[in-house]
Amino acid sequence: MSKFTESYFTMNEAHALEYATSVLNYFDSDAVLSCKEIGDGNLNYIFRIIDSKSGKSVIIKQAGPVARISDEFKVSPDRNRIESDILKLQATLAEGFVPIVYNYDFNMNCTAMEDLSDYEIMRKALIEHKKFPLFAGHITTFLVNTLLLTSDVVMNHKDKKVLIKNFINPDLCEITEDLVYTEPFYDCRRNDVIDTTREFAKKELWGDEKLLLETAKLKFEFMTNAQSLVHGDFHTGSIFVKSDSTKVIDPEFAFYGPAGYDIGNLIGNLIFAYENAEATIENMYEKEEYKTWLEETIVQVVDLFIVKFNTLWKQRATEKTATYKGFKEYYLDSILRDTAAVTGCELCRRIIGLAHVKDITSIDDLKKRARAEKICLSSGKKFIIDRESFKTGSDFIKIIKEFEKNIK
Ligand code: SR1
Ligand code: MG
Repeated sequence: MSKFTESYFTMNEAHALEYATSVLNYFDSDAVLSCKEIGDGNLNYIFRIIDSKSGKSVIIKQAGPVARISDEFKVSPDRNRIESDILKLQATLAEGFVPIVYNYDFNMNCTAMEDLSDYEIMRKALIEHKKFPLFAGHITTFLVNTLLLTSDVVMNHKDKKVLIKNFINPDLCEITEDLVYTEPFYDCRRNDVIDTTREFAKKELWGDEKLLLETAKLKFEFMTNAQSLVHGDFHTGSIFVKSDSTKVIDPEFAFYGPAGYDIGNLIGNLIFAYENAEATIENMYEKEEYKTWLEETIVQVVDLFIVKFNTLWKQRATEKTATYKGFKEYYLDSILRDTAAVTGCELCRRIIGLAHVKDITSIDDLKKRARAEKICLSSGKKFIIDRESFKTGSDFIKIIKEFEKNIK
């Protein structure tokens, strides 16, 4: 009996170090270990334990009972099981694109996994204006494999329903239902919005009944369309990058939902990086060069997704009715429509809602930040309302460029 097999408690660095030696059979007996809490996310505690003798290291991620960003959010620590289960599944669907899970601990609600400290968090790297030319190729393989191979198009429908059950994630879905689909679209107490943007939001979003109706439809789609096993929080802070490799982390929001949720989340966050570049890069030549790379990345994410989706469908579709003429096109169209809508919701909620993104909040010049926020909100609204019209990568970037031209 050890303290780690008795009742659950949230660990500090000393506990995590003791856990690594007494529970994980990972380090050598003569290891010289140190532990640091490195988490800066909204929800969990992340410990990195290193053996200075061998250089071996491990990450322990523990789920606490309330969110770190605000204790208003009571979130079941069971999300840690969901995270470790989906990481194991994704490792088989998209090999090499997720950290290896070494151990999941049901009692302590923690997972020991591969340390990816030789990678950088993509959001931070993009804010430093670094380029990753292989990223679009990597991430579209991950997206197509994880989304299509977990759908009814490919899976036995009963097996898929077992997965739906395993990945029921009510607390974290509720966070998304509130923070993404509801609160940004009215003057909610929990919103966190700068004054100039508040005025803009009042006029352009909160008072627009047509937009509100569309957000209601989208919220119900999110809650009811069990299409694919989605990551559920696929922003650039959930992606580790280096020049030749990409790893997707943090899938604790995973559940069966619309496939476009992940793709739209990613595109929205690439647009935040694009607006960060627009607002912060002084040298015109450097700005143009960096924005061109981001633009190509956004276009490729959509266009390569379409190409790889069509190929994988041909190779792996098993459902008889899915082979009927026109069905694949109908299905892909619906994913692109949802992708555009989620891009729009993400653009609005990170500007108005509780959880912001550094790409925008780190813009020191307040006038430039206000302009970036207006571009995100105006295009966000258009992505939602005109979501049926986004068919290719260039459709997605076109509207950002239009608003950049018109908003001074
Ligand atoms: C209460 S959690 C706030 C946000 O952080 C997560 O990363 C999700 O994006 C969530 O919406
Ligand atoms: Mg996260």
